[in-house]
Amino acid sequence: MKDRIENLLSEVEKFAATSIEQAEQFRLKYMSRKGEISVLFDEFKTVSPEMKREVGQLLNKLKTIAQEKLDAVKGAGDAQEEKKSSDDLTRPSNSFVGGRHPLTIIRKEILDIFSRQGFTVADGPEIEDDWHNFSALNFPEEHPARDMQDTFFIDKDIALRTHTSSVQVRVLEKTAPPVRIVMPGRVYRNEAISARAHCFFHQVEGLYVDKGVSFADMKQVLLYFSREMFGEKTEIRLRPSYFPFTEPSAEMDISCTICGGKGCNVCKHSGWVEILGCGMVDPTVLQNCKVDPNVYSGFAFGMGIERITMLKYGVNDLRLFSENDVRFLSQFKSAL
Ligand code: 2NL
Repeated sequence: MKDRIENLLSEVEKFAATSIEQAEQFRLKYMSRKGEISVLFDEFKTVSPEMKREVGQLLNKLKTIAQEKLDAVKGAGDAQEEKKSSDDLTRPSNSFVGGRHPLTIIRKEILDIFSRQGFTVADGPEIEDDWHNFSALNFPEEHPARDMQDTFFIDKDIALRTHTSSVQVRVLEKTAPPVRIVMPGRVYRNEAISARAHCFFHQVEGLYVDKGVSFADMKQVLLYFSREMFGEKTEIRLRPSYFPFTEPSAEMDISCTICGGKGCNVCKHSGWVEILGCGMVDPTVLQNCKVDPNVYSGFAFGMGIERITMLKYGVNDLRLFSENDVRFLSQFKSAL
């Protein structure tokens, strides 16, 4: 028995674990309940009385050394743990924390400019009935915009709104003039997706109805908007146009912000870029909304947020706004 203990002693003394797995194997082999050292302790009962003292001391020495070896490995592990936990977990990470979508940044800029002119923001449903989206706005029964090809219908009489004017109708029906509102929101058109068209886009429409509101008032409000948005040197021009809900109607151009009017690709060498449609609210629309056109008049306008954003930031493909590509989105920074 003495020999076996001495053999084990020299084995144990040589042992140096380099991994937790090795240490565990060592523990199982020598120190566990069925391990070699435990077995020797069991056999110790059978040692003759005169040998007990010597063998006992040897056995205790073996156990102590084995335990020291294990403790050494455990100590090294603890030191590693300590090093890990000394990392400061409260430190801010230096990863990109996100930011506003470019359309959100520009929408806020647009709304801010109109709120400085006394407009308040209105909101309404994206799913609309025929009356609010078409009929009240003077679209004739056979107007092509009502066609399945242009509008996403949910039911015979229910569709995804094709413009935010539907909400302005709702406000006008409920509120006695003066009404001065801007209406931002998502609108839907049944179109094939390309760089220049999408099946949804974002609009801001404005409506001002009161006694004596004139075309000149509209021009001034839109000139102020254009200069705040695109710079104080910006000029505007109005071209006659047609919308079912306004009469007279116009399309508004601004002097090209890219080339300053000299001629470039964005303005197609004309010096002007179209940014919105506008006009005096058709008396029939006022009547449909229970507003007396003999007492009140008003102007309205509508613009695509995508269009304004593309001009401001030089974006050339509509699809970028809905693809959520971080390489695109992370270029826009705002203080919002
Ligand atoms: C465009 C043109 C426009 C309106 C929207 C409007 C609303 C009511 C009554 C009359 Cl309740 N008009 N909105 C008027 C003229 C033009 O939008 O090109 N939008 C992207």
